[in-house]
Amino acid sequence: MKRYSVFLALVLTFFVVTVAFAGTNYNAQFPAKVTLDGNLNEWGGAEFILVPHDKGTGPAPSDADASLKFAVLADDKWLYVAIDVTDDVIISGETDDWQDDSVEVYIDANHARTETYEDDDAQITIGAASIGGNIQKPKITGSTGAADIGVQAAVVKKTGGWIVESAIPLKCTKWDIKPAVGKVIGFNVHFNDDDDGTGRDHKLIWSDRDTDDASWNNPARFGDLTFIALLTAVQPSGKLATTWGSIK
Ligand SMILES: [Ca+2]
Ligand SMILES: [Ca+2]
Ligand SMILES: [Ca+2]
Ligand SMILES: [Ca+2]
Repeated sequence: MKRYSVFLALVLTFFVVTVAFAGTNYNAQFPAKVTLDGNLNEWGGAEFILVPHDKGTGPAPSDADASLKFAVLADDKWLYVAIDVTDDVIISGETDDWQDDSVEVYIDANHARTETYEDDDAQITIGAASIGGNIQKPKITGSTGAADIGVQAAVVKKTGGWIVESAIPLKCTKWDIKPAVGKVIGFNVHFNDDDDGTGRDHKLIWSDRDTDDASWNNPARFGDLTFIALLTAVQPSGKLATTWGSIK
């Protein structure tokens, strides 16, 4: 019996570790303090997940050409998503943001994992077009009303790429998400990489379930995001004050 228990513990440990590193679940700490300014210094205690150049339906030749790291934190008002994009050529200004350099964040608030979009599902597209723009009113595109829910984002250039530090409201016309330890919502991150101004060249995808670039119309392809308690390395949200920075 004891031997069986040890075996079971080993299997469970392997399962948990495997899940933690695969593109199926992200553990988002809360309540954390984040300042939207394009500087990710306060994100040091958050877990950044690498999406390498060959993870997705449109692989790139190298991580220097296209790759990203993302992390998620929350307080009681916002879901903060930081996406650190490595990209050799930054392109914006074509007709559609998804044909230019852009990241897409996907939310399935009720985690129903339906195969078509419900009202509580959204594709939130934030493009390089917002580099240096208004943090409170970035250009947001995407499906099912994502442009109207009040997403904020500091989008800045960096050496060899660009950074999106965004805040998605937890309460808006589409959903009312209340973070609690163990609560799960649907979540995914994509990167559209255009390097020549003639449409998208590469498509990177975090969720292991999205093997055919179908998240834009199928929430069942999203991964999971699980809220967990704050780890000590992350600054707590304090008095819930959110200090919005500005790009100099
Ligand atoms: Ca910041
Ligand atoms: Ca590129
Ligand atoms: Ca849903
Ligand atoms: Ca690019």
